Amino acid sequence: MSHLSAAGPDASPGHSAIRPGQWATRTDSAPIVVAANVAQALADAQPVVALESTLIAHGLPKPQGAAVAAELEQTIEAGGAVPATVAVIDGALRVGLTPAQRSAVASRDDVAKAQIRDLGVSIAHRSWAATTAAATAWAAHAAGIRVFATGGLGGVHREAQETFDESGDLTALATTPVVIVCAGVKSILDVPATLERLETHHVPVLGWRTRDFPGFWVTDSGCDIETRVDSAAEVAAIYRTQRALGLPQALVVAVPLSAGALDPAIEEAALASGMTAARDAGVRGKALTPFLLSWMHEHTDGASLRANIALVHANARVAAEIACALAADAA
Ligand code: PSU
Ligand code: MN
Repeated sequence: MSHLSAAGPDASPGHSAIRPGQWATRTDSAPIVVAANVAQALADAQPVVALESTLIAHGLPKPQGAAVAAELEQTIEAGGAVPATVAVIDGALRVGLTPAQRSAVASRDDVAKAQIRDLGVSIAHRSWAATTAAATAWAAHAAGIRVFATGGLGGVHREAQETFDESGDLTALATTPVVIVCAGVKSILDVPATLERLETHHVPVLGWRTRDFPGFWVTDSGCDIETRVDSAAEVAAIYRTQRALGLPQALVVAVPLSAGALDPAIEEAALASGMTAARDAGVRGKALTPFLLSWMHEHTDGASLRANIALVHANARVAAEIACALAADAA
């Protein structure tokens, strides 16, 4: 199986129980099921980009999530790569969904939000779950996919000094060697603290044609980053070097939203009222991020929603470019 040898050097010390690509040819009874077209693309060393499902199932309002999920796959295809949306469908962790599965995971109301720790439970209970950035990165790596596009990463929540709420995305980034293309971290978070935690976990953060760390739906978070990259080939070279060194960390590529970004003043006001509302309603844990995103969408007259959709497409375009550059390297 050529994809196994292609993925071999990328084997991660963080994932000793599985090898990238190991599941690609298994049957529907395996816990990880890679769609046939995705497995074929990997076997042929063609570019593949993983997409997560939490952002479509819990980050966007219904029924819009299903439409965006389909459009995102089209954006990846237009960029010359094969899309692989990840979700737990009726007890199987699937990498690459059929249109019916994709639209069901975005539309059904019994779809849980699965971090890595929830995967075993969701699969054993034969339930449905959307995968977070962390769980998606983990599944992508297990399948042998090297590039993953999301919206904004999770990180350290504001008031984390009291709640200890830090997204599991952070520790996943520390142990999962994939390129994660995002618009920075969600600005509902404590962005400077999140950048500090990424440094603690040895996760490189690259600015896509910028040194200003993007703030999700605002163009600039106000934080600076050290490394600017200007091309997909440059990202591919850094990724290959990290892998050659045997480093298990992800590579974060942060893409600023240019057209259609949210006005920072509108953002701050809506976020302040959203945080108060969350506190008053006792919203905590994994419910907090979906609550704040939906609050923002409602209290910015949809401007944050439009920006959120625009940024995931921008990230998908860059991810496809990077996947093509990595595939070209292998050829
Ligand atoms: N990006 C978006 N919308 C989202 C997310 C990312 O544009 O809803 C999701 C990702 O799945 C990320 C999750 O992993 O939010 C973080 O949730 P938490 O803060 O509970 O870890
Ligand atoms: Mn959390």
